[in-house]
Amino acid sequence: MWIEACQEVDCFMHGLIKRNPGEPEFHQAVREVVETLMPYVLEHPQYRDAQILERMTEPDRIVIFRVTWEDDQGQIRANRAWRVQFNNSIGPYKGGLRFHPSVTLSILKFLGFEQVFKNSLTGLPMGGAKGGSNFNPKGKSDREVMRFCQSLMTELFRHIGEDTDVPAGDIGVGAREISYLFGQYKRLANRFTGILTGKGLAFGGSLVRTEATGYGCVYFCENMLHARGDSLRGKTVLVSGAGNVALYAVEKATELGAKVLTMSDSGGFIHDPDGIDAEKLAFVKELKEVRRGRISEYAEKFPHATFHAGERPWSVPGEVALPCATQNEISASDAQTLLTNGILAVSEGANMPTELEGVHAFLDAQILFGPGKAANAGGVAVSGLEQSQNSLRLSWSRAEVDQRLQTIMRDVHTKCADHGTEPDGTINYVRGANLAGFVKVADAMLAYGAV
Ligand code: NDP
Ligand code: 2IT
Repeated sequence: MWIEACQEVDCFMHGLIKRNPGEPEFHQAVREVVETLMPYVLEHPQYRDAQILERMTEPDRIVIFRVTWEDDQGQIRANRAWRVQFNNSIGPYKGGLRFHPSVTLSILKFLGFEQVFKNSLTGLPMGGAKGGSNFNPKGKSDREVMRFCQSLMTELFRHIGEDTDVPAGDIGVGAREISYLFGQYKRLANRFTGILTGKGLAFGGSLVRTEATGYGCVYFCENMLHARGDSLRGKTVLVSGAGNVALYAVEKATELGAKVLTMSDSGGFIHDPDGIDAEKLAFVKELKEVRRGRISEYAEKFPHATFHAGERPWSVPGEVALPCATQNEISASDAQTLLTNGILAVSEGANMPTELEGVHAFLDAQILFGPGKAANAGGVAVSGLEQSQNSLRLSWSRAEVDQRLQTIMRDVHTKCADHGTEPDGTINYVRGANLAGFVKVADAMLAYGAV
């Protein structure tokens, strides 16, 4: 069965690459999933007969459009934007918007594909989607960002809705962008309704949504460690990124008694051997969320810390790694370095931060490896709770939302264990997450017949 599955994977990937040329990130995300699912699909012919894998790797639809806007000098600028509506079998499309110059259709398809499985794992009724633009918000004024967001929404508004598709934030899209987008939607549609999540608290946002991805990633890590009779207390932790996910991963890991040694941005990483405590984190929050500055300033402010330009933090010895910046930020050789330095657990706050070869190395070494679609599901889960609160037209307390987030992350861990426990008792969280996410969506698709 195993050899047959390998041949089937190669054959499947051959067709997928031929149908989707020049999309390496999409190929990578699909390969990881198909490698783990193929033996199961071969054992369950109902999925194969219904071409479920072929259908799940083809988005329902993709909208591509031009976004024209005017900069502060009065120059006309044009960017490209996309919304990839991947699969709405178990609920309205749901997933973030990314604004970054590196955004391509390949990246949005990989993100939309992963979102289908992630959203399924949360147990909430959400389909998968992703969108965004190659617009670069760095160095733009608030007014320029506002004009860009308004122009983008002027097209996007006809494709979204609370029962159709509910976007949110991702890289380069935070509270400021969501506010501009929501304001423009409200103006165009003359409706005040939950068509975006990550909204401000004054206009339908949920408490804990800002913190949810980072907190959830740490809760997932703690669940993995508990399953081995261990915990984060006293552990040294390497974090990459200094954005939304990283900031709140550092906050929660520190609260749970760990010592966070590193953070990074696209300029390099800082290493603080004394640990990034609450006070220092407050500095980074202000630096990143208010001043939109560079992480290198940390080393100027705290003299025990060092800044390493153009490098990633994975060469620093540590026991736990929380990659929270971007895709493929842990190369195969970074993974080897982490293993050589004795890493115990990796919990992915970012989406697909580890190259496939690195994933295989972590799995072979049987360290605790929580893939993004499980470990970072807390963000979209609290987005789902924001949708629930919008429908109910009320707001839950911080404690209530945090409690629900903890329960969801524990349930995601349990689902991974149920579907990913090996005969020797160790848990393969990659297989567990892919299988558990898959079965719910696939069964819904089977029930619908040929649609
Ligand atoms: P932010 O834009 O808030 O922060 C991104 C951080 O990563 C910044 O420090 C940024 O540095 C760094 N970064 C981004 N791209 C690169 C790059 N190409 N090379 C080096 N560093 C980079 O984004 P988020 O924190 O929201 O997202 C981080 C990751 O988490 C992404 O993979 C996203 O898909 C994932 N995610 C986010 C969720 C959310 O709720 N926001 C939910 C689930 C997953 P710089 O500022 O210098 O660019
Ligand atoms: O990758 C992700 O899960 C997100 N960017 C969050 C999506 C959401 O709808 O909250």
